[in-house]
Amino acid sequence: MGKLVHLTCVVILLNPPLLSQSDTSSHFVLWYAQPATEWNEALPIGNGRLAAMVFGGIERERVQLNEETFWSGGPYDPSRPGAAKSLPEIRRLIFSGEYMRAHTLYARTQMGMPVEQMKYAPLVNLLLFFPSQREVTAYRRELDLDKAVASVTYNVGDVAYRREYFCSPVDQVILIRLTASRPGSISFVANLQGVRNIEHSNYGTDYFMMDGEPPNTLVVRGRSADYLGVPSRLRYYCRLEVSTEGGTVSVDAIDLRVSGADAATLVISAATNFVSYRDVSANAQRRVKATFARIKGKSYESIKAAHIAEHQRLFRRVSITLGSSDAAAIPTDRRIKTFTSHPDPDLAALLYQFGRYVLISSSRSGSLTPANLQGKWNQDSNPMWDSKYTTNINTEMNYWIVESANLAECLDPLVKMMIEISRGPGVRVARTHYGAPGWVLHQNTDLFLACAPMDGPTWGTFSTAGAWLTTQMWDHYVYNGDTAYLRKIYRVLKGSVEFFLATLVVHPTRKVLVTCPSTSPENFPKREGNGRYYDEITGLDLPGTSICAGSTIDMEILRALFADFAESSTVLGVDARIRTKALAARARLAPLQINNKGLLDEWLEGWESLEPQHRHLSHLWGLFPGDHINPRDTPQLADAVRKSLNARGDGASGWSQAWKINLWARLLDGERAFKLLGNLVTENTVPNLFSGGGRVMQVDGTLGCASGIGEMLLQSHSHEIALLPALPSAWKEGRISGMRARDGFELAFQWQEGKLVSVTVNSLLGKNCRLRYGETVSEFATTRGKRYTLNGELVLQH
Ligand code: FUC
Repeated sequence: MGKLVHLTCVVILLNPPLLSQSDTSSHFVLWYAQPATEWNEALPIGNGRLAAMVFGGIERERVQLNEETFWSGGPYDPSRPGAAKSLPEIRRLIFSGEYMRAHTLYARTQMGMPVEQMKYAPLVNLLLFFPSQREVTAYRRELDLDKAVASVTYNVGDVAYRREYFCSPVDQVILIRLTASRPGSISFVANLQGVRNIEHSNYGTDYFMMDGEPPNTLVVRGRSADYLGVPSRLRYYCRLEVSTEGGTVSVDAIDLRVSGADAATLVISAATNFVSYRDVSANAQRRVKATFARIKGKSYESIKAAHIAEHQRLFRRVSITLGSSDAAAIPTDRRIKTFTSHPDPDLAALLYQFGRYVLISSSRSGSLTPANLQGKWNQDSNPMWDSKYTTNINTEMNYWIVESANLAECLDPLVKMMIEISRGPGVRVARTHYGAPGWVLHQNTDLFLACAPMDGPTWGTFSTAGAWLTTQMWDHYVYNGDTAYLRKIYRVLKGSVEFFLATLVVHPTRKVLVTCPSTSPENFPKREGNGRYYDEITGLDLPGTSICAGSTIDMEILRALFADFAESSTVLGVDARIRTKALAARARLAPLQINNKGLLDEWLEGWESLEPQHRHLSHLWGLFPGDHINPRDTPQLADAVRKSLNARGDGASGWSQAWKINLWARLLDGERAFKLLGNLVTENTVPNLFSGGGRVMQVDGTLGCASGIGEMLLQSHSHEIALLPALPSAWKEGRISGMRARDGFELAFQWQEGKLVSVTVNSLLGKNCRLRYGETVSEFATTRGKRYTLNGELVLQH
């Protein structure tokens, strides 16, 4: 068995919660007056490993299941031997302006093999067929975010039916409990069905086998699909056991029949043989049987109580109220539609808590993988963008709330991934493709940690994805001050710095340091030579090539990476020589430029964009998630960002609008941030509150939206904590407690009539605290573990 790196991020909880828990409870419910008719209406439950979507059907219930390590293919290495040889010529072509030729050479020599990555796949569907029900009344389907329990209730005649669904992180099972107000009323047939992958086979049984095991069990055994020449190596096993109170249970082939029961409990678990990105030697069936053995003798109520307690340990750290309105009584799907026409501040609070719920449910300490493009919820064998990790914005955005929303340990799976990449696959690609030390990750990765440039040079040339994620690894230290953690991730930082110190090149005319090849993710510059052409890698007609040197985002990320590394090596007292080099290189990076329209240049050469309203906002990185642009310290740059944002417009995809909320909040423009929130909710939010719209749900927009709401209420950067920095007039009164700020602070504050009333600060690390509310600033030394209360004018109270 391969070695697994398991990390637990330390969270320091010194004081009890700052406000009462009443804010966390009943109004954090998503509810609907009808069953889901499609996947975007179904309700997500998950424990970071297993995930399910609950449809709540009356006569036909569907619960669609995923297991985080079930992907197509198996371990593989897409790095391309000999790739580094062509690098000098690609650079020469770029610097001499022959971009299309550089693109073609890159395409032919640098792209990973295979050029695409593996796909996150659905596991099974549980179907429950109930006898036909006439005259169903009082139907309600809900997801209680505070308990992490979904439920369905309805009446037939005078019988009240209730179903509950949850996915326990404690016992690693999904539980479904069916009850009725009259004894003997529960009858149904259950099927546990494999998922037919029509792109790979005309029939299902090449990929899975379903079986009934009397007296009360259904199982599915399956395997992953071969994909792009990568052989199927994953195996899974999924098991359903049913127990009843009263009535009978029988199994006939693949049908499990329950008749005349008073209540029924369905227990499902699943596993694969995945151990690590290069090891698939576990036994899936043995894993699942061990899970069932561990819960033997436990009651439904005790499993549920342990589940709720564990969920609330994380969920209840933050409470938020933004004011209520009568809209809270309206079903969630209808509230989305009326968000901009009817005051509903509480929906923003619900979206914030939904984001936290989604992260808790898809990325837990102990999960083997981070939240992917769809979190862990995916029903398609061939999902959009493979439901993998797109690392030119999407994976990063998934984790923007992790620290401020007080969920630090949910970062663990991403930390684990980064450590593994920086020790293995990323090192191989650095060596093979660049002849460089350290490690590198391009614009995508997957379960097997592919790090080579993927998909085509238009996208794959993004070489700072790993550096971006590394800045998020550092941020965890800034929030929590845990040096043991810093030691564990130090090599991630150092390896990334070593890679860029070795690969940055001097721009021949500007004499600054640049990345080359480079790109500004997915955007095409308007420049000579760009025009439609047939791209031999993708087989698509594309508008040109995006290849360049020293894109603005690369420079911004590296400015942050080098600074973070310098600080980390100082804290640990190591590598003074590399620190000096990193800081020297930082000072020589291509500077940010403002063009004659007052916009921030996206490219060094000052090109405009072929698509002025492009969804990516890469060059604005320095404002957010970065922090070296801000209205107070760099007003001219902040103004250029503002103009650039205006030029980009308020539309685009869900995650793009979510990014814009964060950016407008950092520009201290609460009204505009609120407008973007309205656009995101009404244009790109589906009934179950996931953001997506367009072609598919992606959790990035959901989590980025929660981050944006957080940034409107509290910001911490440049060693300063800003309270209500971008409060829109729509949120007149509110309170929040449990939000975290950099340098180890936990805050609670309230406001009335749009004005701060009081704030309480818990000091977790004993650092200097500098609070800002508008132009009022208060600065004071703190003692670790002590709590400080201030009034609305930021005067310390005793
Ligand atoms: C990036 C975006 C797309 C999509 C994909 C998963 O490539 O440009 O819009 O979100 O990631």
